[in-house]
Amino acid sequence: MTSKKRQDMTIGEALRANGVSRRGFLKFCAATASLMALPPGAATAIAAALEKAKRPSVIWLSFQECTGCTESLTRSHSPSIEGLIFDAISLDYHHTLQAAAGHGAEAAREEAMKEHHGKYILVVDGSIPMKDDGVYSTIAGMTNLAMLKEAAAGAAAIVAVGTCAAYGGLPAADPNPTGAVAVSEIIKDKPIINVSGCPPIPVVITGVLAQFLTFGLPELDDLGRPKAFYGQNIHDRCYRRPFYERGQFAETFDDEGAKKGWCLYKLGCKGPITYNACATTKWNEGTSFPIQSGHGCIGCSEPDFWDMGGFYKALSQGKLGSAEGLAAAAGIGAAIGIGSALLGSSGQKAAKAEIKAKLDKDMEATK
Ligand code: FSX
Repeated sequence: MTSKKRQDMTIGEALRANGVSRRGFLKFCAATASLMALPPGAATAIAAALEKAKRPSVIWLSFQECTGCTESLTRSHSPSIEGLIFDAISLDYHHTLQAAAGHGAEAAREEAMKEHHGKYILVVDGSIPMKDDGVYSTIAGMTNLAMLKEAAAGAAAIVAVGTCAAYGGLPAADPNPTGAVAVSEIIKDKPIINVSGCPPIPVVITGVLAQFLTFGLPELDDLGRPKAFYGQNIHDRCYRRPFYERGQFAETFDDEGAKKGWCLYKLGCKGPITYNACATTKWNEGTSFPIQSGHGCIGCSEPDFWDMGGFYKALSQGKLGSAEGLAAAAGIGAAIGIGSALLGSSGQKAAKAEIKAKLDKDMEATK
């Protein structure tokens, strides 16, 4: 064990000081590489980079949210990859997880901002209320807006965790009474990585942090999310997909189709326009995910998912931006792989519209 002070340790040293074995560390690196769909050899590169990297200071601010994002992160068993990544960073401020309270907590935030100016990672969950001078949410007498601006000024990068921080989320749902906005609508001069989901998948949160520590800023999609984790839609990776192709749909939650595990599209599944890793990583340590449990995807990693026309309405009956206007783009071949195929050229916003148009056409054909 090293005699270095904890804040001076590299990530490798901190992990060993916390009793994490070399084997456990490599397992974490392999899981992260696989999550990012990297070839197996990449695990070694991740391990080598993380081993030498300094533990970054992380300041985590929670604004208008339900604490689901933190709940998600802490719903893990030890030793977990979630636990490993938190040994790998110095979490200097987090309302929910820190032991300090009141003035002590604020002093820790101010000290971390001063000591690590220009180098710390700012994690934000929750949206920021802009209406009525932001009075709807304050911490230590500061509005969320003021605290975000103050903390963002010295950050190396910002990670917007959860759909609220990434796109406004639930607080911004119609009629958006607090004037809630996303982090990216306020901060324009720092790199922002959106880790959407309501809440996001725990291993995606930690995977994004590991990716940042290893490779620096990741490649982002047109909604600011790391492509390594949000590059594919749920529909393209869904194990019920063959039923969709055969036109076999559950019509109610207790009919024969539902019992046979048929496609949940007609029961409102938003998998075709939702980009996330649920169908591959699943939840609760790979146990299951909503579709496997018999409920359609609600599209929680997408902007405005609360206002898409209803969780139980088929996409063809709901609202989806300018999809109707692009209906003429339908008939572009089989739906298989359409989401991923479109990403390279037109981006996810356009891809969604085209996917919806194709789905509408498919549904017409099943009537
Ligand atoms: Fe939002 Fe997260 Fe949903 Fe809740 O912090 S993304 S309401 S799970 O808690 O912000």
